[in-house]
Amino acid sequence: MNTRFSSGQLRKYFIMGSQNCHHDPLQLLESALSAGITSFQFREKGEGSLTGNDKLVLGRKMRAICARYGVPFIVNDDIELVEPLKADGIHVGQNDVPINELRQLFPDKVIGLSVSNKNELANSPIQLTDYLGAGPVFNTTTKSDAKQAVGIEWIKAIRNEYPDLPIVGIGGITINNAASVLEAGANGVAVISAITKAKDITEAVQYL
Ligand code: TZP
Ligand code: MG
Repeated sequence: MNTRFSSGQLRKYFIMGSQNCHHDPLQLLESALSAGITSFQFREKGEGSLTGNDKLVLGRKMRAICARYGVPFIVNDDIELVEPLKADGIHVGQNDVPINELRQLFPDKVIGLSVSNKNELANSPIQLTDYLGAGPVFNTTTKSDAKQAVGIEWIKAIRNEYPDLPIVGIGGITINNAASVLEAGANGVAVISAITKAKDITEAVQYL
């Protein structure tokens, strides 16, 4: 592993795009940052999401807010946005740009990879990543094509195989089950709706 990202920065990893927000996404992000999130992923994706220049413009604003708080700004999937947004890193899934290629494109950026099962774990160049997103831990309705929930057992299995690897759990994580994900060995929890749908964002981030 390396020093691009510390595992503590995974502790409260907030993911969001405008499609997840009922109110102003910039205000929501600002509230989450001031409440103490430790990383942010710009995931403008799925029904109702922005594309093209609108996506770039929103990304720039979010990037600037994260910079003010000194919190890492990670782009989901979109390699074209990494340099224009001066992102700290990129997060990809199994069907996106392969990790080997990404590492060549972005030697100094944080690279995160989603892994959902043993097969994916065995076939991924883990040594080229900075962290793994493991899940979906619990059922989620936020991602329409989410795979089946794998439970905290999956976190335990990865932790067992890689004692020092930075791991963040994702999928259906709430203030009520976050502790079980950490106890299973994750360094942090990655959430969308636990924050975007919270009545009180400050409280939600604190409880996470
Ligand atoms: N990847 C796996 S599950 C998921 C993503 C992006 C959605 C997580 O959203 P929520 O609302 O925290 O369950
Ligand atoms: Mg993807």
